[in-house]
Amino acid sequence: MARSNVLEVTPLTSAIGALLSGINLADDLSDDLIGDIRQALLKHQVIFFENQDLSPKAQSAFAARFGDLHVHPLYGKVDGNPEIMVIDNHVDNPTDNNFWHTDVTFIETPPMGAVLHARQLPPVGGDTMWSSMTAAYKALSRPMQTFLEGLEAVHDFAYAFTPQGLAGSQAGAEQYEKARREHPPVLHPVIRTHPETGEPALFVNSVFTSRIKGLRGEESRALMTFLNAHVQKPEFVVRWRWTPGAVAFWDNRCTQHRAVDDFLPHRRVMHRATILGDKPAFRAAA
Ligand SMILES: O=C(O)CCC(=O)C(=O)O
Ligand SMILES: [Fe+2]
Repeated sequence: MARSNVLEVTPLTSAIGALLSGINLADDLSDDLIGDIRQALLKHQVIFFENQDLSPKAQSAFAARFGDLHVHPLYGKVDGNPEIMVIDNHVDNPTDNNFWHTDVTFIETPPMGAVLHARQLPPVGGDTMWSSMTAAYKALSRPMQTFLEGLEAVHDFAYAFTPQGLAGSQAGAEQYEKARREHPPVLHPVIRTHPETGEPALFVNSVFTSRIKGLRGEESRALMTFLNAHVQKPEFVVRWRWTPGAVAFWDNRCTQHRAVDDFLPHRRVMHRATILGDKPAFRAAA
């Protein structure tokens, strides 16, 4: 089994992101090493590994060390390995991930994280950015934090996914309707407490959050416009330039991310394993 004293952690910004080296994710990793990776994830929110030769089976085995895996209701999968979602972008299927979002917040228990592996890259471009939602929370004024802490927001599958928007994907009308019926809107706290670190994090996003409960429509829209702009501030963000075989592992409970849509007409293929999480909790009263 691989030992844990080889892991080297290099932070990429002061708010978010670190490069981990000295580890091969396809190995049979010890519980200690998995524990070290989890600690690095909790501290840096998104961690990167380079030059990983990771089959879909090895990728899902690694991700499953952190929790049960989610199977996406719409996106394409690797044949025989439904836990590995395929993001295959080319001229007939441009990325739809070029908006800031947190993954799959339209379910009661959104993912704790995801492991994304670069399979085929364009010669240049196709970076991915992550933003720290604990840093975004901390940068708000105390009165704004207090106001947001009492609120819940609606996260809605149908707000994000429309039949027209799926033109380039493999999902047909019937699959869409079934997925929509199975995913009614859910409520999550606007500020959630991270279940492992106890830190407060902003938990609304431009893709799935349709409105803030209890506010008038125009109030909700104005507040979401402000928050959706706030989360993009460069002080909270790391931008990752992919290299062949690189892996990103992010904590989906306290980050947002977006793909940079600048690589067409080249093709870009990524594999994602998505790890289920717990039900987001309000900030405990101090
Ligand atoms: O393609 C990317 O860089 C990111 C895609 C994405 O949003 C995801 O894998 O969850
Ligand atoms: Fe995503």
